Amino acid sequence: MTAFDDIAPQLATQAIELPSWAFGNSGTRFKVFPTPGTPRTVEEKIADAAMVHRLTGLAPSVALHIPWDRVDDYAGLARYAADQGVAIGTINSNTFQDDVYKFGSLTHTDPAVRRKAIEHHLECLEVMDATGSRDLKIWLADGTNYAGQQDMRGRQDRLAESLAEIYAQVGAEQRLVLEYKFFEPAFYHTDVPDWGTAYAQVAALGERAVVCLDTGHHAPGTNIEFIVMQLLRLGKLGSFDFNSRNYADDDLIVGAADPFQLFRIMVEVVRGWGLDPASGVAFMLDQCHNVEEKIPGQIRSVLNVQEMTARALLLDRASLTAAQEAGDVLGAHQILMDAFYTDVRPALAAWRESRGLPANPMAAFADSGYQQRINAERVGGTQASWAS
Ligand code: PSV
Ligand code: MN
Ligand code: MN
Repeated sequence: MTAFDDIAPQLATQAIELPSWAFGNSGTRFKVFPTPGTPRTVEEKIADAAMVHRLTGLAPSVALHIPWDRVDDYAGLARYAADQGVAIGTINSNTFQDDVYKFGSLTHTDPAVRRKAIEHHLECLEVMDATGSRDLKIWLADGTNYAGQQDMRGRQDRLAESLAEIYAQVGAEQRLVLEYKFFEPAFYHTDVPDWGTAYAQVAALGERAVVCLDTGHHAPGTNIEFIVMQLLRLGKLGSFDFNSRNYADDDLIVGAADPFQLFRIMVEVVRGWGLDPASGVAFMLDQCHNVEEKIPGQIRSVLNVQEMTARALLLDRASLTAAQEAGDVLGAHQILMDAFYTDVRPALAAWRESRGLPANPMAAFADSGYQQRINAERVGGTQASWAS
């Protein structure tokens, strides 16, 4: 088994982006439970994200969602974030909340609606220019509920045209990242339902168009690590939206429902050199904390990713390859499971301390008084919009 000291340099480069919307109140269609201390502004969301980074050293950037996080001065917002010790990361577009998008956005039959959706993405690119963000992430709610409702082929063609128009404006250092989701809010067909469709669409655009894999966006039983392997192999894995699912797009804490799945995903990330910053893979969370506290929820999440990354890095690759090539089925499986069952928590705690970070970031947050302070300061927090 590889020693912890050997993997520490790779762990030191790990960066996990936090979603601004994780700090706002969210819930289900049945109820949103308000939480004391909820941010009232995007600045307060960024401040909370910065707290997660200070305690973990793992979360140096925050993703924004436009228009949820719309401000007048994005360059000023980027400066504010930098003062807090974090950067503005991915800009997420939103074409799923306006009445006009009832029957689609970039795929719509009406050119005026497509124009509005394209213009929104061009606005997001302007935001990125001001914030210095690299990635424009597009998730579309487009789809239909009934067979025959729309011409699926025509919608796919219009999607390609709309994306091409957006891609033409993507800067040389920027990327277009297309996210897929197998269903919801549409229940018959979705226009970008799977990695194959996302891949086909971005491959037609060019090199700076890549795919986002949201771990919650697959049918039960899907071998997600296979998709990770394939997209890395094709050079098209742009980013992860990490979360956990038990049933649908639950947006629960990553690594909570199925830590073994997160481990298997990280094994393929390591195997495909996805941890190498040169790979360009962005590791993000896409979670909503409905009943748990939000800042500790994010701390728990980044620690879960770090723990499974450490276990994946500890995998004895040479022995695994030897066992695989010898046709040693149980031996190979055992080597993988040995890495999975390694408790890395004590080593990670000691390593954190050696880098001037709290050994236990969850306890450090509880002791910090930060939550009590924001509870007192922030009254009347806004409800973060969310899309399941
Ligand atoms: C859609 O379900 C999604 O996963 C997309 O990433 C959205 O941007 C995000 O949720 C926000 O709710
Ligand atoms: Mn997502
Ligand atoms: Mn989702």
